[in-house]
Amino acid sequence: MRLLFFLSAFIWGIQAQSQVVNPEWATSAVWYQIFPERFCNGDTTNDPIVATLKGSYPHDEQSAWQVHPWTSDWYALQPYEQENKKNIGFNIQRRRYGGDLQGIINKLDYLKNLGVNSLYLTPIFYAPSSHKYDAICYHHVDPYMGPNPTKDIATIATETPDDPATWHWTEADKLALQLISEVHKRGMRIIFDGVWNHMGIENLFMKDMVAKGEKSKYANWFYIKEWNTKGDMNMPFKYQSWFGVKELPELREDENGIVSGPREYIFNCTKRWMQPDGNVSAGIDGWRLDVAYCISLKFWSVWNAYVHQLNPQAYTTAEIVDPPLEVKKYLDAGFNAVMNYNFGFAAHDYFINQTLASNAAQLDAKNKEMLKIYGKSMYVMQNLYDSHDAQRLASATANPDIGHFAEWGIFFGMTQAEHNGNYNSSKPTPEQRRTQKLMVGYQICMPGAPMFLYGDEAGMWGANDPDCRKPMVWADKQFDAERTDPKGKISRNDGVKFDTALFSYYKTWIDLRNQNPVLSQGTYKLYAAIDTAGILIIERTWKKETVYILINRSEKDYDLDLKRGSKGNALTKLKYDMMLGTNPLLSDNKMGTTYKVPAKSISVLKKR
Ligand SMILES: [Ca+2]
Ligand SMILES: [Ca+2]
Repeated sequence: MRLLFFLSAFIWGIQAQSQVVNPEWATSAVWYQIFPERFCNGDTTNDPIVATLKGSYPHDEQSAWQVHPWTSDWYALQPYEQENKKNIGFNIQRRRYGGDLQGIINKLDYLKNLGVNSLYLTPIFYAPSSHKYDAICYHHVDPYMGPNPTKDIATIATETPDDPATWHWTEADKLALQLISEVHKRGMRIIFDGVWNHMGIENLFMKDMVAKGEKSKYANWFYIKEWNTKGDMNMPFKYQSWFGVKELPELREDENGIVSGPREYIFNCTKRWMQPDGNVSAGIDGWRLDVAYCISLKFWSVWNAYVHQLNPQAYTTAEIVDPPLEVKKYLDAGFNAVMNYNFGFAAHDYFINQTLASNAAQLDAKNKEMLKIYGKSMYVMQNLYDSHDAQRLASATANPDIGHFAEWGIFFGMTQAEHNGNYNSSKPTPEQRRTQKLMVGYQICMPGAPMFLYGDEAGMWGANDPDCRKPMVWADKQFDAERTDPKGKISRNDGVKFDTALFSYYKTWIDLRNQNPVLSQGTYKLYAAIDTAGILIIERTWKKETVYILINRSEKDYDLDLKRGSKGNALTKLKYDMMLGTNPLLSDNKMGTTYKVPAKSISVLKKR
């Protein structure tokens, strides 16, 4: 008790900072999001067993089960799944592919070669689901992500879960520290996913409550509505859960945010992973904070201050899908950034939508709004088009005019194959790939740090959750074609194979950003636009360097007069070198230069 009191006083003594300073590394970050269960199975000896599913939807540990074949047709039910007579939606949630930390370590050189330098991992803490947003605890990595699950589970059982003095480093924890070390050795950064709003129903604290009822010392950690009753999820009490999802009981909050007890636990876990055994260089470089809007801003102010006290170069990024003015509140509460879905919303309307498309002025207005409201924080935002909670970019290009990405809730359902019978979940066409490539170029060239979802660079496609969480397509694996559609009919024959050319495209553009600070740090200005031709020219300046990003979003080539300005659109009287683009270096002669801007293209010109 004395320890807890001391920690409480300590936490309240932290001064919230009003001015958050960007970590130096975060401006030049190129992010890569990994969903660990689906990235790489580096160790088949640790693969999950059916018992690990306990506590996660769809709550079936009785039916036949096996680790799912990595390279199988996504919508096809395997023989073991057919036995339970349930549909594809039910069965996909039972699937485990066996991805683990060794797999991520094995692929770090692949990521280094791609050019990304900052990794965001969705949760890896001990949890029963494939996504692990339903933690059993935060102080241990999932034993099935490490080399010795049996030993780890026995170790965890010896501890008092809220007392750090009793905590050990399990084999999986040690492998996580090795992963951090291997990442740092390569000059890269890594952040973990902090899910502080709720836990899973197998969490160690509720286990104690099941055994001891109201007398449990954790009895006030959750919102218990009724004790000693036939309660939720077969527990002897009823509790409040995240949006009524009973698998996710919420941690209790009062006027100051998460209450004492879970609060100290979260702070102790924060420190454990940021300063393992007191060594900040062995720790993670920051956190992504799940459903940040579900926790009081007062909590976030103090927690962010604590994080930056532990490591001033740490980076925190909140999951927020609200408009920029709302996002600003989170920056004011000490977050360095947010997952910048607003960037994706604006780009989706401009590049993908057709009848619902925005014009250049509207896109520019969104960009200027973000820059104005976010200020310097704009440069460390995670600019993304997709994630484990959004259709993959490749599939977005194959589904124009579904709606506006910014209408998050409606759009979420409309981009799930199981909820929208008209959704095109097939392999993108070459034309759709050109839109994807154009958008990747735009993402690279804009203020804010680009973030890619694992496998986009390999050619992966997929609707929203769960289809954006397919197992990673690796070059050394032979995949079955996707022949089965979401309704279970064999109606297509989409070859699944690592897309070497697309990988090279991503790598080339990532290299461009890595080598040119003007793209990460430069000012932003809409230089010119011709909406009828889909032409957009963006100017960016940093120190004495100026570049122009020349975009044609339309399906037609366009002859742009770079010298004369005949249409009021030219880069008049200036000289340029091509930095990167679809046409060769610009020739420049006294007669003027007409530059053919190919359909669906992006080029970067450097002012000479
Ligand atoms: Ca494994
Ligand atoms: Ca909450």
